[in-house]
Amino acid sequence: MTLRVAMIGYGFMGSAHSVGWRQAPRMFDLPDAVELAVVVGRNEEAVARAAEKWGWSEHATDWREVIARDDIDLVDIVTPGDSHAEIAIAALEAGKHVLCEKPLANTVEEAEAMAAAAARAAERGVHAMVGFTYRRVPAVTLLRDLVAEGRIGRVQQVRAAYRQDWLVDPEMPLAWRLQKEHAGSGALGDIGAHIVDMTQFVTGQSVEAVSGILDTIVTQRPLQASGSGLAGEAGEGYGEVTVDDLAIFTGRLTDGALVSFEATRFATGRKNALSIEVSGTLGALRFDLEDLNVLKYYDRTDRAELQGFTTILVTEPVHPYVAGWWPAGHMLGYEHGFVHQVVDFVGAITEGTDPHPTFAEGLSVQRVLAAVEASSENQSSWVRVAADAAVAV
Ligand code: SOE
Repeated sequence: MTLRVAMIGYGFMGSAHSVGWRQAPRMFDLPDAVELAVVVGRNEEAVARAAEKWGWSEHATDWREVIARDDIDLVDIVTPGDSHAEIAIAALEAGKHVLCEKPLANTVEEAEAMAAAAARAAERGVHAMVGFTYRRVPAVTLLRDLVAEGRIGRVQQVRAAYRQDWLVDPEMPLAWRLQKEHAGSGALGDIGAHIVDMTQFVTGQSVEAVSGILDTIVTQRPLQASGSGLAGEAGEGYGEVTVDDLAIFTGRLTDGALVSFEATRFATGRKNALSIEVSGTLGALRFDLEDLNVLKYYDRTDRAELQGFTTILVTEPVHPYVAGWWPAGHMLGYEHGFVHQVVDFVGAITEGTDPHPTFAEGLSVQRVLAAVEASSENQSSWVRVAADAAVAV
């Protein structure tokens, strides 16, 4: 059978997903063929260019018409968060499998409605998955496998950070990602969602309580000239940033371990630095996206004089996903996660199993994000440090 795919949206994530759809059947033996059938966007000229460039057979401007078509099997949503719920629920109700970019939605209510629609659809053999692609970086999947097999013992602490710096320049225009009505939240939802999902994925536990703070450092940004081609509010002068620039929070996992999370777009010099370190009773594991073919492993059970973090180059055919690619030592990159996402999704659809992360898992991340926002709003855990008193000499 051939799965005919319609992709709604065509920005940065549209290009990454297009690579995934195109490369997966070329490098892996997929149980079903896939066809890049139609890409959808509101601006006809721009979406036509995207279709041509990325190899989609057709382009269209109305997602409702596309979802109603009998010759579409799967809908891939890469639009800003404000349209995820409407499109995903309509597509699932029309019997299409749905892949939806992260974060699942802009609010918990939307995410709940989406998870409910996915559960109803699953009863009819229709599947839904959220695009937390970093789970599918081979080193991250291996990290999860090693934690699950008990290599590092009981998890006692996790440190997770996602650091970017694209907002340090105050003249960076007011893109849609900086507007609450489109993005839901800022660094918290865009990149904090990744580290929350990754923490839950690699530990197999849930974040059950949080305490955190959000901050917006640059509160006004230039509007973009209309026709600039950048998504976001057009106009003259400055507009208000209505989301957070950074989020710092602590989480408590099911088994009691604490996690420190940092999601920021103000980490000067850090372009796309996601890192996670999981410390256990028997050892530790560390992943860093800036060196994504590598997993660091510390074994506390080794002879004392040999202890130290070792570097595992995760490019052997025995490593997750790697057999589909190049000989050992020939590196993978950012886009490979998008290819692996297609491999897993198509495999689950063919086998009739639940593709992970499910919409229910996406909802669990959304609940953590909402809890961080609530914690930041009430700031109840902030304790003022006692004012300086005269020091006796
Ligand atoms: C934001 O800059 C962003 O593009 C995220 O939206 C993606 O999810 C992440 O992969 C890279 O950074």
